[in-house]
Amino acid sequence: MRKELLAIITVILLAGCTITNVVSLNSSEVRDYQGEDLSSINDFRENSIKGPQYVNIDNYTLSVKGLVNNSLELTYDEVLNNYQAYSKVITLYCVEGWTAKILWEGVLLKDLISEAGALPEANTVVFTAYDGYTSSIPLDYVINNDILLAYKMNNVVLPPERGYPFQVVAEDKWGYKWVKWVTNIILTDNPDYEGFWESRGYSDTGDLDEPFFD
Ligand SMILES: Nc1nc2c(c(=O)[nH]1)N[C@H]1C(S)=C(S)[C@@H](COP(=O)(O)O)O[C@H]1N2
Ligand SMILES: [Mo]
Repeated sequence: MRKELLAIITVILLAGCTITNVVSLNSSEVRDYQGEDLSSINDFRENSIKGPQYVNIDNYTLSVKGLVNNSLELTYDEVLNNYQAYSKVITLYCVEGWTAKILWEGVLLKDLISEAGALPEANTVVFTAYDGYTSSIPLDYVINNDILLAYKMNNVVLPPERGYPFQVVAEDKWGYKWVKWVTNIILTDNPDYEGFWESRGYSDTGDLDEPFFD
């Protein structure tokens, strides 16, 4: 009798496991999350400097280099499989006046950077992108605010127009700091580095609580 009961309980537990261990199929967009309404991934205005980029993931690598102990060259799968995933709802504010509140999922930039090992003099993180775009953010801001390098938005893989494979989620900074199609993460000791829009008059700090023109 006892053995039978044990067998039944085991079967129930196993069944429970198979049911809860959900394999997610190509998911559709999440629009409400923990009681919050999200924007749609289609609410963005596409006005990137050279239009949407279509990155061939087979030839793609993400570099972490510059003032580091050992440079990294990572494939898309290595980034997704070898680092802890995090998610957070964060709103992007473009200087043109539109916003998008999105559930972002990605890895922490500080995890990539700590694996590369930032040299003591490094204080600024420069991002370069497939379309030639560049921008920068301070290293201590990246570390202290758990800044994400996103590969999913609202539970779907970033579409090409939104920066596939990776976009910087520069929380509390203007949209022009949110580099899409990231190819290089470069540590420098130049806090005055000016990226594409910064060199055309936009504020280098890019903080949302400050005007975006210098
Ligand atoms: N590589 C790249 N990243 C970029 C841009 C760009 O032109 N090229 N534009 C920036 C700007 S101005 C904004 S507001 C955000 C969001 O732009 P999107 O609506 O075109 O996705 O991406 C930022 N990242
Ligand atoms: Mo923007």
